[in-house]
Amino acid sequence: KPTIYLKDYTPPSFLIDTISLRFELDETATRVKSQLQVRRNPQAAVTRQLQLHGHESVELCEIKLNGAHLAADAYQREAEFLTLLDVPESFELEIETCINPEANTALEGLYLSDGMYCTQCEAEGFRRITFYPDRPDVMSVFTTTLVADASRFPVLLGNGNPVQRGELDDGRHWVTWVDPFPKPAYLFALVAGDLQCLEDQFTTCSGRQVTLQIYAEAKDLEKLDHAMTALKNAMRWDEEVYGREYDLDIYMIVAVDFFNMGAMENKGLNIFNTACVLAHPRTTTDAGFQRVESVVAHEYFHNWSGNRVTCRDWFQLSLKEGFTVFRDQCFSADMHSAVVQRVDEVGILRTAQFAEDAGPMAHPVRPASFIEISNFYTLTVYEKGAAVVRMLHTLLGADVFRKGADLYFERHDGQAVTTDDFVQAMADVSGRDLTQFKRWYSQAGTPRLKVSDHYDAASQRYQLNVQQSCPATPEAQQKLPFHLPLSVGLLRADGSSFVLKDGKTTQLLELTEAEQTFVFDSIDEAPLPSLLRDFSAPVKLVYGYTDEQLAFLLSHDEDGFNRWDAGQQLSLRLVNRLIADYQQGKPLSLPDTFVATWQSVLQQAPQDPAMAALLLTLPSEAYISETAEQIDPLAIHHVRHFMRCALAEQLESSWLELCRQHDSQSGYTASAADMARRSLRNLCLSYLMVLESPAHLALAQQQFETADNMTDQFAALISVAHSGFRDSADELLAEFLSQWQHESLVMNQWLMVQATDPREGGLARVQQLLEHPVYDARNPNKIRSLIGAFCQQNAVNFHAQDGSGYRFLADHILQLDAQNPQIAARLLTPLTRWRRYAADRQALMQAQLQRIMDKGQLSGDVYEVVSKSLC
Ligand code: BAL
Ligand code: ZN
Repeated sequence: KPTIYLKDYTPPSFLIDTISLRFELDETATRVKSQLQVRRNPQAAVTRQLQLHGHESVELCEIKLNGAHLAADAYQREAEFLTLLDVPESFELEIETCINPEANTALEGLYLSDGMYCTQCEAEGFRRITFYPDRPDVMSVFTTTLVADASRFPVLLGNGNPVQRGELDDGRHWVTWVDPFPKPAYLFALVAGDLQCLEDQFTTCSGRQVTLQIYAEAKDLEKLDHAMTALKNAMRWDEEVYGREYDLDIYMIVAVDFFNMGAMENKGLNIFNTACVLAHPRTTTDAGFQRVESVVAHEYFHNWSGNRVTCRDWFQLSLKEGFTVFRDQCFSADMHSAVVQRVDEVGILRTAQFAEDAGPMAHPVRPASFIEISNFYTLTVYEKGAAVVRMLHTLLGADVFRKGADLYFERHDGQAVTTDDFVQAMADVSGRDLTQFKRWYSQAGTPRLKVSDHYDAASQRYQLNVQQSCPATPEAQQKLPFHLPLSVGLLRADGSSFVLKDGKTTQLLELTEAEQTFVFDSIDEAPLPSLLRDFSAPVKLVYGYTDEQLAFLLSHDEDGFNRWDAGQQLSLRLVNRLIADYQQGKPLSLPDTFVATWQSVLQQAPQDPAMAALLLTLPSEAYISETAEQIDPLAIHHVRHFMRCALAEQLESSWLELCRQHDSQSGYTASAADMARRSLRNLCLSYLMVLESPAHLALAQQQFETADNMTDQFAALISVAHSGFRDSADELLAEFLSQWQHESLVMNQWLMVQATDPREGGLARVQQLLEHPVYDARNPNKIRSLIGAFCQQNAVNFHAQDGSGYRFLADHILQLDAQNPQIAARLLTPLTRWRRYAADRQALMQAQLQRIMDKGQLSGDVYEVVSKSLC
């Protein structure tokens, strides 16, 4: 496949005003008739050729122009296109195709998930259904008629509103749906199946009644309440915070078990991975509950940021994704603890996204080129894209930002636009020049801020000097300075914050130069700076704190995020010292001061269990790896484990006491307070279990047996399953299997626990599980839970010195590529990081990438990732 460049964008030659589709659903031979009203685009260069996209798997049955059959020499069929060689200015086009949903293992286009029909058209799935200008800037009004066997597929769903239905003599029935809002083909969807639904109503701010329906298989009907509550909360939130009202009479969500992504925002008919919509206290952990809430909200928010205003081309993907992630992050912060939410999102950004930005697949938030767009549904486009929108929000303030969003939605309603248009709306309402700010969209890489300071007691003047730089990335060696908000506070020796500009204790500094100095007057004692409060920009900041200063910030900073981060940086320093000791064969020990700091956090934990659970979690192996000069997976794992053991041992009575205090008293609730209590208790249990004492084992076993919810049961399971108590681990895993074998999502968790077990022999265990009846090699959730979890969350086993983990992954990628290229390309991520390891591992990882490359006949997805990684 060729590389596609943003600079080559040209408007579509023809527009499609309406499209009427009729699907006669059949497992192996679905007939699709489309009728298009086509006209030449007055904005485009004149041509008589109409080029339509069409995947090679689509069989062309018939084609008519203005009612007349087209002769074979009037069009050309190539692998990816159908070109009509001479068409008039405006005309009606009728096309009939035949497709095979059962053979569709890529899960793009129309396919079968557990016997039900569903679709996934973003980004380029519609071309696997029929021939069409499958690009987001061609927006059309869709009418869809579905015809299927009435007994096997009683539910037939499409975009928009149902307008007509009927029955045929042969036992089939049909439903016609009309979506009045013009949309690109990537937002098209249909579903046909034997489904049940939970129904509710929502009254919009203008008083319109909207019917809400969430569909699932009958057995899962009891797991839909949480998603429904989340949907209603999201609808209300978008009205209150953005003034955005829902626009159709019906909003539907359908749960499917075979899905490449988390969910999809098709107009009026969201299709969700079951993992992102089903939730029940007995089968879903608190993390799962929160995921459902945020994904339901995310897809709902797309109705405006994505659907009503969409992307001109796929380079603009972050226009809808970055903005919508920012919106769902703010929603979650309003629903729960804002600090916990911020810590979680920064955690993802600065481990996985920073790693991506430093690797061979690094790309700007608005990429300049791609081979396969599916490879660009990345943390950079989503999470860094959200961080960029957040910076605009910080720089302009909430009120001006809201005015900018209003202008953007009003100005571009019904259009397909660019990230420049989004920033322009913000510039217009604020009167600010955001030209430099737009570098965040075009320059890849994580900027570094080097901060130093100087205090002059005589003049009571404090100065902060900031230097910014950005490392080279594949698309550019040299980077120009970014425009970014640096939020700072200054702490007094008693821990209180200085009052700074405008009577506030946090001041926004705007960086625009490669080096800048900021002056603070009337500072009557030497301050300690609290820098980058609330992680105000996606950067790596370096300032020469002493350990004591970090401990001081940990106890006193009024900025919750920075308190947590001070603790993380303190731990990270110790981790790095211990890694050096480990590598030099020295004995490891934990300084008393470090233990004392943890003791005081433990003592204060009951005051804020949610924050305590964060503060008492050591930096993850992934974060330690991302910050390391060179990644030594064994040393990282060993040192982190040593620290957990030492903290567990030296503070055993405190962990135990806290664990008891936070026992569940009155049954399960999904409240934020109860979630915090469970997370703290289960964290304590996980520390206690590393001590390998029979008394603590009994505690975990009892929790496993008596828990009335999956959060507590699963926490007990994982703490035992990863412990040295092998017999107990096997017993609990077997019990869990027999209890939950009919719950597919719970079985994903069961696979994941075993895939992430760091004890020796991980690969052999995973290989055995590949043969287990609960594993399904065609289901992306199962692949992610077993192969994905092993390669991404079990560093010691995956990075085994003999290269067996790498070989295993390459074997599976080669196998998967023919079946599901999107999933295969995604699984490759750990191998793309090969340059971060020592020479021996580098060679082994590279060899596997080369082996994949040498096979040839790769999908564009896998080819792009492998070739860029080897470059
Ligand atoms: N548009 C793909 C799924 C999502 O980001 O909502
Ligand atoms: Zn999205």
